[in-house]
Amino acid sequence: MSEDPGTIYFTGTAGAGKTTLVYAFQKWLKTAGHDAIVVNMDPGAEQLPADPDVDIREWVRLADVMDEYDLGPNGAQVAAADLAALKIFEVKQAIEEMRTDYVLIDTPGQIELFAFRESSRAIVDAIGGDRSLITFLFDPALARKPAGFVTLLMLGATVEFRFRLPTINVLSKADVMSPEEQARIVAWSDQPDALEAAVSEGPATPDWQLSAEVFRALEALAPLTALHPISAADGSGMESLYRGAQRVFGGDDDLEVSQAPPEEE
Ligand SMILES: Nc1nc2c(ncn2[C@@H]2O[C@H](COP(=O)(O)OP(=O)(O)OP(=O)(O)O)[C@@H](O)[C@H]2O)c(=O)[nH]1
Ligand SMILES: [Mg+2]
Repeated sequence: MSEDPGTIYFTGTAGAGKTTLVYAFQKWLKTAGHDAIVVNMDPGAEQLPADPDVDIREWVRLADVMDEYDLGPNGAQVAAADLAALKIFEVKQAIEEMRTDYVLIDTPGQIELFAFRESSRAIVDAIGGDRSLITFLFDPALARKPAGFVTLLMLGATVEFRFRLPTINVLSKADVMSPEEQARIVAWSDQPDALEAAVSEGPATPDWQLSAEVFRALEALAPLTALHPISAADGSGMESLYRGAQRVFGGDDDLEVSQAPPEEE
């Protein structure tokens, strides 16, 4: 390892599949011959698919914050996010000691804790490194309807603008969709006309009008980028995420196709 590791933050709405994807991608990277560590930055994580390599819960645990400050679960989430930021130099040191190629960071379930709190900016700034990117997960539960898709575009753009880091949008849990449905949703991501047509098909409710206006504003602000369908369950799309990350990190695309683990159907 000769340069800074590539750092990838996994973000998305609650239950979008962040944690599952982080561990599946770590496994995929290892099979392809790369070193990758998982950093759990969710103080409220209960059951994880495997032990993280660096774990914020070593310093801050949601249950302890609830007890100590006599807070309910939501107030404690906010307090725990701020307390986690105060421990970021310990986290950073633990990451550096591991000397790895890729650092995969799992963020708290509630997107607003990552997207809107100053503490998460402090975390991203402290972990730093030129080779950082954000992965924003589109959960099919929301993404398969045009209005839900536009909502996710807006949230993803908010995260991107706030952190000013390159962002790769992925369509998670791709295995729950038919190839046709995947293709329809991917077309919304890179063909503005297709999304506009889908949005306009709906009844002219306030919800629909808002989606149309938001979509126009987003289109004017930033070019739409293609979604990468990915499944932690069957491993499909991992190589596409890897290649997207390599393009952002600007490194050599050091994974020969022959080395890549096969994508399962
Ligand atoms: N079919 C399918 N289900 C998935 C996939 N990834 C995650 N899930 C399921 O989606 C649910 C949420 O997954 P998590 O990985 O916990 O999602 P998360 O975004 O980390 O959730 P929070 O941290 O609680 O917000 C679980 O029931 C997972 O089993 C996938 O690729 N395919
Ligand atoms: Mg999670």
